Amino acid sequence: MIARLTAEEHQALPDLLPDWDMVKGEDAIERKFKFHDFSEAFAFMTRVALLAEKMDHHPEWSNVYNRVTIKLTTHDAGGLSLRDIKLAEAIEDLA
Ligand code: H2B
Repeated sequence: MIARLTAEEHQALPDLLPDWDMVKGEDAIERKFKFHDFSEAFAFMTRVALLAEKMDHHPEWSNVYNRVTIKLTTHDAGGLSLRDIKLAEAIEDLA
């Protein structure tokens, strides 16, 4: 079982990941990305997909034309874990 974030780790989230928001009613974080067009959005998704597979941690996400919404939570933990923070930071490095 993967450990969920502690209260202290939760409190650090806004500083660590300022562009990510808590999802209402869920222990999850979300960021919305907007690109020039579908091609750019999908290229970004491809890079995130390869990263996610390498990290064995996968996003819940959606794409509408040039917009990509990425939600992160850890299913095996029933909420946020350090894996979500690591994947969000890696996505930030790509974006
Ligand atoms: N991704 C996410 N977001 N949460 C998980 O709990 C999770 C995952 N578990 N990717 C991984 C895969 C697990 O099922 C495999 C077997 O390692």
